Amino acid sequence: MTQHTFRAEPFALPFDLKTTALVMIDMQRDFVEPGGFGEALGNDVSLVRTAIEPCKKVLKAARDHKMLVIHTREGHRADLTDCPPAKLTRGGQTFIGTKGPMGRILVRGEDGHDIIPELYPIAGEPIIDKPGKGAFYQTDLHLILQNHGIKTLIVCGVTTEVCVNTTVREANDRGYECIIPQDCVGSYFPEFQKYALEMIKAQGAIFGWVSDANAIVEGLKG
Ligand code: TIU
Repeated sequence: MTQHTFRAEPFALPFDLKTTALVMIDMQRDFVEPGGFGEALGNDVSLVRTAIEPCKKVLKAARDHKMLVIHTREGHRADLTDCPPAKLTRGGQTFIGTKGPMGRILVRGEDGHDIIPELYPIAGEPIIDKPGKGAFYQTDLHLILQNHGIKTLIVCGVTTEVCVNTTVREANDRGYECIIPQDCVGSYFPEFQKYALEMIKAQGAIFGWVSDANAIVEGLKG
């Protein structure tokens, strides 16, 4: 077993390259590009685009080290039967399933639902389609991670306080150690970005560790 360490807060996190996976949360056009779900909810998507370049760095390092890389996408079946009625009307009106410039919003198979070209999955990288905010809810993510003997998750993506935080909490309860590079996650709300990250690392890493893209790349090099 090769023991490496990530520089992180509230303290350094030891990990083994073989039992560490990268999880890219919902880097979809619907959240990161104009005309999608994020913008329909009244948000300025340019705020989350800052995560793209740092995510590219971490994704390249993970691929160079032959790590397990998993991508997630939030979205629903075309008939919306897997979308809770209460979720349909979030945002004050119905957006999910309606037609936008990138196709039907948050519907699987539509252009807006797909992952942005900058971070597009390559062969061998599982894609998890999830109906909720958490990547473990109603998906086979836990099964895939267990089958690969994964213990540590590097979690990137959008948005910090919604799908990233929900997934980190779900992972933490399942026994995974999560590290979040702060420049690789994005929020439409600067204050939520700050506090969502503080919540993760508070109380001695109650949910996980906070780091940055450079520290992840260095840590993976060993
Ligand atoms: N609205 C918002 O901030 N996020 C979401 O609805 N989903 C994700 O975070 N992926």
